Amino acid sequence: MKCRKCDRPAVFNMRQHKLALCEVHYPEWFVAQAERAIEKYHMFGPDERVLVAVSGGKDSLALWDVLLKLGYRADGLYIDLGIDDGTGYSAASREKVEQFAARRTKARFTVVDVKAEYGETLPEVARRVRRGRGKPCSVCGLIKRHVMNRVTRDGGYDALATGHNLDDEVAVLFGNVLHWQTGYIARQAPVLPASDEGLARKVKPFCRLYEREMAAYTLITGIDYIYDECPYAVGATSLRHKGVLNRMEEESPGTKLQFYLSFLRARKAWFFCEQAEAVELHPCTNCGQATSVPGLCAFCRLWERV
Ligand code: Q46
Ligand code: ZN
Ligand code: ZN
Repeated sequence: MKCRKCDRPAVFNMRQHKLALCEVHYPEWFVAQAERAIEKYHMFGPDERVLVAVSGGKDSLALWDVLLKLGYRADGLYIDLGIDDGTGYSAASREKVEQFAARRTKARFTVVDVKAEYGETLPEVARRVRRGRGKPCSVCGLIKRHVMNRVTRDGGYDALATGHNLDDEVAVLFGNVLHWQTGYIARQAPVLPASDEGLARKVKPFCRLYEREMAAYTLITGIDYIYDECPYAVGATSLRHKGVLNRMEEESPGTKLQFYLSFLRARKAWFFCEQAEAVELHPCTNCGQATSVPGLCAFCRLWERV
């Protein structure tokens, strides 16, 4: 197969777009797609400062790479959760972030070491508070959201960018639709604006790019990332949903993209606006971050007894 734009052989074929591109034109297309999403959804402007949440995985490192290539002022944030469990997962993923930054002059990043700052690693705090039946993911999400928001605000950043791709977004949407969790559905968007209560603007420049497109970009451009999933990801509901959606995509290429884009159109038509406005926020009495219940936020309650 030949590249759509030149005579070179195509290295990557996207059935859903009926588009095959070579090793030069594919990365160009990919970067342009991200740029288009940033502009279309008004994620941030050229003079704004962006904090990129980097985990050492392919999506977040690709995002950081693309933002730097496009000339945005993008710094990284790595949260060291202290996940070891014999796999050395946190140490290995942190190393990938350090290697990535060492090769790029403009890639500056902050590390927040959860144990050093709060006294316990993620697995330790999850065991102590016994949330989520032996799975630390709900505590992990809580910690990450809090730290990301804090560093975005304290560092004076205009937006927080995450590497969520189309497959991630569609799996979450699918799960929420299965249970008609309209409140969650209402808050799923390419951009969540900053709130008066101190929640930072959150953006997802890769929300319309397939996971396999991310993988192809990192492979072709030589970005080295951690291949292993977090050891706690095994058996996650979102992975099961991804399996179902992959089978649908296989039979009918473009299913995921259509599902997501149709959702965004419905959202724009204010299908879910009542739910979006329903949540009232108060500042936490300890850290000042926005929380839906008066008093201490869920994050500060985690550490009360440490
Ligand atoms: S890092 Fe954290 Fe994920 Fe690991 S503990 Fe669960 S939520 S699986 S994105
Ligand atoms: Zn080409
Ligand atoms: Zn708090």
